[in-house]
Amino acid sequence: MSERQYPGLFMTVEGGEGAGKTTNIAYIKEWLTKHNIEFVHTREPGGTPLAERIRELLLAKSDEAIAEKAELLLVFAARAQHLDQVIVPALQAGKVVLCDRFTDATYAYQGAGRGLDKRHIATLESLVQESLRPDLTILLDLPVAAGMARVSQRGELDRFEQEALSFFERVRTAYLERAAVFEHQYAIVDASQGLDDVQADIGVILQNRLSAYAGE
Ligand code: T5A
Repeated sequence: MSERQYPGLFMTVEGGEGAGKTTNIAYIKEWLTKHNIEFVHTREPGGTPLAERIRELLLAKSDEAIAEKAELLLVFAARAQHLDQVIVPALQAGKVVLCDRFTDATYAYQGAGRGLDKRHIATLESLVQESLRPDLTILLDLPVAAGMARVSQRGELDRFEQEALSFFERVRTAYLERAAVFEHQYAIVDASQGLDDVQADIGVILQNRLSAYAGE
């Protein structure tokens, strides 16, 4: 684990469409509550009223195509607000921040998915986050077709969910590549398993990574 900047712990949950983030974040919240660990649950894009408005712009289908660089800047505009209003204050107060997606999603979707230069993402990451990076990222990994099958059962698709399967293959590959590079940060869970097995794996990760934190 990298040297921590704040007394709190910054945990993110990542994965492709329909990987089970929402479902498993509910399990993580129960786990934290059971272990008397104070936490703030939030999400990206979003997490503050202004950032949620930006989320609506990003997810809504619109007649005007959003330029790729505009999309990238909107993601980071929302993130800057979210960090200022929610994430950094909670970490300063010693809480666990449990965030549904963060900048790893930007590398995966805007970087690999859209094909934007990773160096530009890294520049914005440094500007907006300074040295703050997640302490722990749980990556829910499953084949793209399985994730899309889960999502399509839910009804109408948002702007991202309408992308081609090849887009989501690039997203998945990018996540796995980042997990290999940032081994200290990432824990990969096979999200194609049944939910009980997925949550058993997550429980082991939380026990290993957060019991030490809780005991500090
Ligand atoms: N985005 C985000 C960017 O492009 N750049 C960025 O920087 C950021 C931060 C919104 C979009 O924004 C993009 C990426 C996204 O497209 P989001 O709200 O996180 O991000 O949206 P989604 O990824 O679309 O989240 P979903 O709600 O679609 O998927 P979840 O939360 O991963 O999945 P969940 O839990 O809702 O599960 C889907 C279905 O599968 C079932 C569930 O019951 C549910 O029906 N399920 C399982 N079924 C069988 N076995 C299991 N193990 C199951 N786990 C879940």
